Amino acid sequence: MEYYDAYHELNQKLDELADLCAKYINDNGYHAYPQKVATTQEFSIYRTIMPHKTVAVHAGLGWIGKSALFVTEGYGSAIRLTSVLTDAPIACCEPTIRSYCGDCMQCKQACPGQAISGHNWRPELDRDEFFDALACRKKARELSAEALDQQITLCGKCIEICPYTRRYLDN
Ligand code: B12
Ligand code: SF4
Ligand code: SF4
Repeated sequence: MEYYDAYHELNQKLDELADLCAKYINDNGYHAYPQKVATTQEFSIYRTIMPHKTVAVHAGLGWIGKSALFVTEGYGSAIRLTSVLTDAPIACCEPTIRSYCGDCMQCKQACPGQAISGHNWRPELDRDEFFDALACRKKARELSAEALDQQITLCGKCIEICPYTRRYLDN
């Protein structure tokens, strides 16, 4: 239930941050589109037009792990994201073009839904070529129903087990 509560609380905080960021950009004379939870639409098999993870990789902040999560050296995959699209001329970094997972298979081994194939991400690899979103969702919803009696997709073993996450939590 702690994770359930934090999940909802953070969604709300992320929306507030996106709004604040967009307002700041608007006040400075540029367009801004906050990608908030309620206005972001999914299509096909659990995809959005401009996913936060893709934005974060383009901003050079980290990479896509074998888990299909966004991972950073400093916080592992224990990161929640939001994004704001804008035409403001702000400086940005180079996109990340490789994975730093190496030979690690921790998330693949820990995944109760067998959703993670173990292939290393590279920019041209589509998510569905190394991660089974349907299997993840099915298992996460089963676990949430059993453990929390809630109709929600919550699991997150792949976040908790990642050595980069563990290193952050241990510090
Ligand atoms: C749909 C969705 C799901 C689906 C699909 C998940 C997925 N991995 O795509 C399901 C239901 C399975 C799911 C489950 C979960 N989700 Co979810 N989900 C989303 C949502 C709404 C959209 C994601 C999406 O569009 N994916 C589509 C794929 C195709 O996009 P992608 O991986 O970003 O990018 C691909 C390509 O664009 C390309 N690419 C990426 N970067 C770059 C850069 C360059 C230069 C190039 C050329 C290409 C390229 O490579 C990638 C792989 O093919 C986002 C919120 C959002 N609005 O973004 C949250 C989000 C991804 N979920 C999140 C979380 C936490 C979870 C869960 C842990 C649930 C939970 N709370 O317990 C699980 C984890 C599952 C997992 N291991 O990924 C977080 C992830 C945080 C993080 N550190 O990555 C997000 C960002 C929500 C948030 N606001 O924080 N989720
Ligand atoms: S959220 Fe759970 S079921 Fe989905 S990929 Fe991560 S460990 Fe597997
Ligand atoms: S657990 Fe290992 S393979 Fe999975 S995302 Fe983290 S570093 Fe990459």
